[in-house]
Amino acid sequence: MTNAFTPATQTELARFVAENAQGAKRPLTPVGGRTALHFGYAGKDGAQVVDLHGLSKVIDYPARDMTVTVEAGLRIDELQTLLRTERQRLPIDIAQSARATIGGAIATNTSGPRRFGHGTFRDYVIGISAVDAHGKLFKGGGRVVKNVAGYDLCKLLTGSRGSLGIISQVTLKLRPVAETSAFLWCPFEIFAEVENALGRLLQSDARPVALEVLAGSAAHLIANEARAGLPSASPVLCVGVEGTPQEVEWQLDRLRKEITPYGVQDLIRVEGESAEHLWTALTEFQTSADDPLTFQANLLPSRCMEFADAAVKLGVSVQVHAGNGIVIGQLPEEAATVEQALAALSSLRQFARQAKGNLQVLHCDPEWKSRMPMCGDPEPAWPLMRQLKQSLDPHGLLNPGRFIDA
Ligand SMILES: Cc1cc2nc3c(=O)[nH]c(=O)nc-3n(C[C@@H](O)[C@H](O)[C@H](O)COP(=O)(O)OP(=O)(O)OC[C@H]3O[C@@H](n4cnc5c(N)ncnc54)[C@H](O)[C@@H]3O)c2cc1C
Repeated sequence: MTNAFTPATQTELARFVAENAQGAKRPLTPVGGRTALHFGYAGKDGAQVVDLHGLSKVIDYPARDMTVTVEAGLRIDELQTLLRTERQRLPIDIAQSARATIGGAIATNTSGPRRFGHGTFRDYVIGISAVDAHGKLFKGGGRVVKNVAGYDLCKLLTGSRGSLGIISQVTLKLRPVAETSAFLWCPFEIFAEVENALGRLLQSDARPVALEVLAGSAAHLIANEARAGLPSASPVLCVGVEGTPQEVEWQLDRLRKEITPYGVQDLIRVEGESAEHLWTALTEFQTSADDPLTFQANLLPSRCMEFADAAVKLGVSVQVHAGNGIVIGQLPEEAATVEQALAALSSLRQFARQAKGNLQVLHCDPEWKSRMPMCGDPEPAWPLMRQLKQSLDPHGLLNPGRFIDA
């Protein structure tokens, strides 16, 4: 990658992209905090980096409307600090928040443990501005929650990994800060018991915001980070709740009664500072990149425990967002070559395929990427996505090669 261009305004950004489209036609790579540039395919060599960190202004914060409009290069920790002054938040867990930017987080559609209770970016981005490959600044949605005209460009650009437009400004819907939160940390002997307990919790009278299952060294790692002396013989079901102190108390009591009949070995409350550490550890696990390869399998929630059991038998560390059917897995250090990693993945990919799911590689040695199923098996929507890319970016200038093979 060559020297970065760092626009100070959206107009400057649009002008730069337009000049490139009419002239050199170099591939452009938009970057925010550079925390996820290795996520997906590597992209083309010699791309011009467009660094969004100069676009970091807060445009409008009408707190009483519970919305905020900011430029895309604003860091996540800065955004959350601002929102806390009004006791509000964006309730999406974003790893490496001291570096990641709101534009990059939306471009990768990242989410974490609270996804079960609060949803994903597609539920919160109500307005978006972006610059297309021709250098045209375009907008979708608006600054108010009720606006429904036209195509939903907010949802299209969310998760597009900078391949359809360079996101320059967004309007987000907000939620109030939870007064307090806590977890029940529940070790089990076998996955089948966890599955039965999860079946009960999906109909719980309580409203948990996180249903996480941890197994293999993920349970040790995350327990250590929480610094609460938690037992980590796997598998562990970890249930997170939020609300007023009374609501949290009531939910913990309710959950305890609901989980107890399913063979749980212990039910430990995690509160206060330890609960904060635990939220962070659950959010950051997917980015702890010492392992040779991190993958994400998307499955029917009802097949996740079976998948996790098979993965743990292969030595994989596993974090399951159990209510959403997402499994994050990290291969053991022994998978030191691309052949070993492919062998370890092959049965899990097959399992995911049979369970009508998919398995993508999030992170691995850059030299392995050309042989890895980075985006998983071909999906029925891919031809449509290629057509869309072709019509919005006919010369393939925006992040070529990063997403599928567009
Ligand atoms: C190992 C690992 C695993 C991850 N797993 C997941 C996961 O499972 N699911 C998930 O959704 N996220 C995942 N992420 C992403 C995530 O958590 C990021 O930290 C964050 O979302 C990206 O923000 P950033 O500002 O650092 O973006 P960057 O790393 O700078 O960029 C990320 C991507 O977005 C593009 N981009 C950046 N800014 C813009 C912009 N303004 N307009 C258009 N495109 C832009 C970049 O070109 C790049 O393709 C993972 C990250 C890592 C390191």
